[in-house]
Amino acid sequence: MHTPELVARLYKKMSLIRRFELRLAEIYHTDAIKSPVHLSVGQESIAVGICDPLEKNDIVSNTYRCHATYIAKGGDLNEMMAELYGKSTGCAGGKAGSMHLVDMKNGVLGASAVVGTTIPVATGYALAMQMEAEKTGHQRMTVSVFGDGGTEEGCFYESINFAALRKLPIIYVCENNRLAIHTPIEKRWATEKLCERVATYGIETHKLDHADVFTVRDTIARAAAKIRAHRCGPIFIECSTYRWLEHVGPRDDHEDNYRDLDEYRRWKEHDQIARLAKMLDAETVARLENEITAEIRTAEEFAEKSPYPADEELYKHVYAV
Ligand SMILES: Cc1ncc(C[n+]2csc(CCOP(=O)(O)OP(=O)(O)O)c2C)c(N)n1
Repeated sequence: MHTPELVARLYKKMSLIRRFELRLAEIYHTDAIKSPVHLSVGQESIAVGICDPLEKNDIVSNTYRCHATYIAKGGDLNEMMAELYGKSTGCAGGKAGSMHLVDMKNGVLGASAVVGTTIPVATGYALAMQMEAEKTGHQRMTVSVFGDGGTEEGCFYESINFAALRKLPIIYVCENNRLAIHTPIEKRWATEKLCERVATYGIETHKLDHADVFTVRDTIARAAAKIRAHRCGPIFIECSTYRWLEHVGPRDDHEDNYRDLDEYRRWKEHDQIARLAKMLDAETVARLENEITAEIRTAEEFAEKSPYPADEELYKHVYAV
C-alpha cells in the first residue's frame, strides 16, 4: 500500500519533468534554447523511481538525455532553464547546454554527449565514495544511468568488471527504450539477455519490465540499503521504458517509419503519470499542477532576465597542455 504522500510526491516529480520538457518543445522554435534537446517524455518513471529513495548526498549520473534525472534528483530548475538558454546563471555557466547538465550541490554529476563515457566516471566516483566511507563510516552511493546503446561500449564492461572486483557502492541502471537513434534493438543485439551477460561478472541483476514507478523505486531502495549495510555493490538494474518523441529535438517522429507504433500505443496506455493521477483526488492533482506551472514560469523568467556570459568567459575553464 502506497501512502498518499508518496503518490503525490512521485506524481509531482514525473509531471514536472514532462511539463518542463513539453514547454521546451513549445518554445524550441523561438531559438531561445541554444542547444539540442534529448527529451525523456514517456520515460519519467525511471528517473523518479531511481532518485526518490536516494539521499541528498548520493550521486546520480546520466548521459545527454539527462533532464529527467537532473529534475528528479532535485537539481535547480532555474539554473537548468538558464543553462538551456545559454545564460551565465546556468548550472554550467551557460557554456554547456542540455547535454551537460550538472548540479553537484544536489548530487547531479555532469552529463556527457559521448555515449558510455559517463559510466567509468561514475564508477570512479563510487571508488572515491568507498574510500571516503572508510573514514566517515557512512556509505554514500552513485547511480549510473545510461541507455541500452551505452551497454554496447567497451567502457561499460571495463567499468562493471572493476566495480564488481572492488565491490563499489554503485547501482548501474540501463534505461532500455529499445532504440539507439533509429536502430531498434533487434538489429543491434544477437540476444536480449543483458542481465545474464552482466551477471557473468559476478553482479546481482534485476530486470524490470513495466516501468512501474513504485517497482523501480522499491528495487532501488532495496539495492541502496543492501549496498550501504553490507558494502556489497555493484547491483545492475535493467528498466524497460519507451521514448515517445524523436531521438533529439521537440517533434514526435511517428511518420519516420523506424518504430512500431503499436509498441508506442501499448506504452502510452501504461503511462505512469496518468496512472498516479487516478490514485489522487482531483483537488490534489490541481494543486500540484498549479505548483508546477508556477515553478516552470519562474524558471523561464529567471532564464529570460539573466545575462549571457561576458566575453572574457570564453577563455575561462579552457585547458591547454
Ligand atoms: C561514442 C559515441 N558513439 C556514437 C554516438 C552517436 N549517438 C548519439 S546518441 C546514440 C544512441 C544511444 O542510444 P542509447 O544509449 O540507447 O540512449 P538513448 O538515446 O536511447 O537514451 C548514438 C549512437 C555518440 N554520441 N557517442
